Amino acid sequence: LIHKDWWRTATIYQIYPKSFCDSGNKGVGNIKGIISKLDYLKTLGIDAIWLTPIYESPMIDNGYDISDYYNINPDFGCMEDFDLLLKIAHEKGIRIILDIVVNHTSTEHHWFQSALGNKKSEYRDYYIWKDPVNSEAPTNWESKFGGNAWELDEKTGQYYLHLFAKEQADLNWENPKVRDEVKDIISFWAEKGVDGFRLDVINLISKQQDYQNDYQGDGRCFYTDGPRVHEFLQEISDAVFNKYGSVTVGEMSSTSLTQCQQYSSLDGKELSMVFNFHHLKADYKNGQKWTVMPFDFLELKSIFNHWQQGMFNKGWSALFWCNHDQPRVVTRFGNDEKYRVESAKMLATSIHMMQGTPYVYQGEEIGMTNPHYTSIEQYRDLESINMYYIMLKQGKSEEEVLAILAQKSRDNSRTPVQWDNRKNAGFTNGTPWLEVAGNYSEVNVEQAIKDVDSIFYYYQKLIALRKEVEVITIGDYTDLAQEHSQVFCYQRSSDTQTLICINNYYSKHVEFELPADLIIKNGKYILSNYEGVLADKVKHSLALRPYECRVLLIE
Ligand code: TEU
Repeated sequence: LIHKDWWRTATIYQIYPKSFCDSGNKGVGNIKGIISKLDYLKTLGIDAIWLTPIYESPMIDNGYDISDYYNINPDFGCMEDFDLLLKIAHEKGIRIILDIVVNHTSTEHHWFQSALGNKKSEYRDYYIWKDPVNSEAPTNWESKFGGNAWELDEKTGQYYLHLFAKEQADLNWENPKVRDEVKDIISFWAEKGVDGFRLDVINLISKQQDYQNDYQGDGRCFYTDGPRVHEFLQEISDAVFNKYGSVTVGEMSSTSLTQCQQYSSLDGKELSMVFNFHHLKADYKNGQKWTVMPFDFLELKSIFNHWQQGMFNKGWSALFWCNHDQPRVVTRFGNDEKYRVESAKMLATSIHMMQGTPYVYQGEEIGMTNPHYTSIEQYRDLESINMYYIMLKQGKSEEEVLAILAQKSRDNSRTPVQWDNRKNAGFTNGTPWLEVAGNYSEVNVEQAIKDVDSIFYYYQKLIALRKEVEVITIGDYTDLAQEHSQVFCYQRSSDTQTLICINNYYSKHVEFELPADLIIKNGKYILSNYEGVLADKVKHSLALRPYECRVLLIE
């Protein structure tokens, strides 16, 4: 069963077009720029590209605020450019996955423009409107970007819901016309030959209809994995995804294992696979993003254990460390100075040897780091700028707030891809929309391609290994050192193969013992981030160097 789907042995590369490559001098990446890098991506060995939104948008949230689902954002190019990208990618054997954002639209979308201020508009019921309660917002729900989640429509006196920015109005999925529109949008792109879809915050589309206040939290319990979400997804899958054979990946906010087993169930009724974010909260103090705390290593391993074991034979995970909303992993869980190369390779190994489909976010494959900005002027992300003012208001010092942003801001991963050591890292001939990270003269693609020991070639090996070693796809998962404070060591097993993935997560040397009952007689090392390991005799006792990782295969 597991082998008939191409995506179960595939690796997917995420492109954030605005920051990928500018073929001209606008300072913003474009589709032509992507086309110019397809050979590079082919060399890396990826199977598909996920493009974050490229549709028309006022770009309040960099394209996650769509004003026209049927046209390309002129900043990125035109429909001919997109068709050409699709054609050339397909010729090279690379599939294209588009981002579908249908929890909300931009308030500049013509549906919203017609609905705003007009209770009689045929589109009024495409959105969620409520009367004020005690002359205030209908509920105390919070926007994910800070502040109340309701905005007043002055003319009608009603409020509309926006779980994100006030320029991103939530669609009313209870309305069957909305669901039909969604099917039409997806069909339009599938008809063009698009291979799959990433569904933005798709587990938030079904809201509990009584719109209560949340006295315990921010309101998320009333719309996360909501009452009709599975029904809606099955309806869309049935009508479009299954018809076109599209691969689908759902972005699931604050979800649970049981929900994800159903979203990605092996009968294919809903989605192919799911992103969840629990492992990326291992460095949140009390579950709060806008805090700074060293990551909780035992917690991180226990979350992976929960999900890897829980999804086995039930669903399918999208594996990832990085995306356009998360800080760079090498800065976050590794070491972005002395051990940048070692730790980037180790982190990649520890996630790529798990069960699921790995996603590589642009620049991750060369070990790009957070830019370590020091001034608010350097940031562009609306969430970061909102939070800057909110945290200052809460009484934090500017220094403290900037230190938090430097760790947590979404702009950390949105800096332009570092292609070479020329001005602007070869990203654009103009002025980049967001400042390039200062280390681009050492950390860049050109350098990585020249160096046989680079992070790039290591990712290339990981991607190839997934296709060669079956147990990576089908094996079960056991943590062999759950309580160890420094080593992450897990086993993947099938009837014919056992793979052991050993990772030192710290810069200290460590002695580590493999379980005494593990039969290592036929074992051989197939990958490591240190030289010479592949020729080592396999023993139970290991002396691991800073951030050392080893993959042991026993057949
Ligand atoms: O993100 C959804 C989401 O909940 C987050 O990862 C979000 O960025 C975070 O909670 C903020 O702290 C998706 C997109 O990936 C993101 O870029 C969009 O801004 C968001 O949806 C709205 O469309």
